[in-house]
Amino acid sequence: MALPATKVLVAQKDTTNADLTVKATGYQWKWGYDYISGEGEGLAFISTLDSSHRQMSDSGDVSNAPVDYLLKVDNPLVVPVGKKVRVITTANDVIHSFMVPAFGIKQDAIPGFVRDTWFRAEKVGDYYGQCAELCGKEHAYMPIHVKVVSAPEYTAWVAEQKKKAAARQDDPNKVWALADLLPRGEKVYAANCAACHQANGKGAGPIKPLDGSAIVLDEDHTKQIQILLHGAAGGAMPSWAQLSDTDLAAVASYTKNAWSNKTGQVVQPAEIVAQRGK
Ligand code: HEC
Ligand SMILES: [Cu+2]
Repeated sequence: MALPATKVLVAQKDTTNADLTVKATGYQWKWGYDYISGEGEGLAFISTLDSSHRQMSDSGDVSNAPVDYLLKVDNPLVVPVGKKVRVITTANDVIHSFMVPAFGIKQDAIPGFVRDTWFRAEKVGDYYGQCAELCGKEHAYMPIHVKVVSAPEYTAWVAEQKKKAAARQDDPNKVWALADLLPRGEKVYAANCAACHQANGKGAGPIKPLDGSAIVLDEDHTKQIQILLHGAAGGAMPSWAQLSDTDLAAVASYTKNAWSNKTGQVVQPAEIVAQRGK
């Protein structure tokens, strides 16, 4: 006798082929999110309960509590709709658990171990969860807010976060010591300049050498900076205006001190900023 065919929806735990992988780290008492791979790779931030909710809780007066009471955070976990998101869970101190009921996921977050789970949100919107493992006195104050957005919104969010991260890292007013700027300049050079000017700075044919170049050696930095910002020879030397102020300062400083160019001069990001408008 044939058994009746039944369609059973079993949540398969297959975390392979994810579009996006995020590591969620439990801390007493907040979550840290690291975008490990996929669009947004490299982003990292901490997600903490909104401070006004905390104050409300401390005051004992919750008569005006909003609908997302104790669920609102400063920085939600933002993900794109319709994409497979793998969440790797771990913890920094004690065992926590990453639970978002709407996605049907609950995964322990254990110090020194990694576990994983996955979800694919089918609709944009705000989804909430909480730490589901009693982890200390503030266990109730480490909510999870997953903000699911459209693909274009996600792309825009990633770009904005990257900009913010770069701005945090690179204060254009920072005054650098030459030794700290050179390794960065060497990387910028290898990635953007060596293809034409060569690793040894000697160039080739119409590509002028930077080793020994009067413009590169000049005590007055403005000519070199202007060439970097605007290019030269009708674009044969491209404009590098899209690089950050600090990257440009780093590569300019590097070329001033690489090979036989031992000038000891440093180009500061503020000099790039000053030249951008000119
Ligand atoms: C696509 C090839 C190409 C790349 C990539 C390139 N350059 Fe150039 N660069 C040139 C050419 C060609 C010239 C010569 C322009 C001219 O004839 O005035 C030049 C000239 C220069 C000069 C002026 C040298 C002088 O003595 O006149 C500087 C400085 C310079 N480049 C720096 C850089 C830096 C720094 C980078 C990387 C951020 C870079 N270039 C990337 C092609 C390139
Ligand atoms: Cu916890």
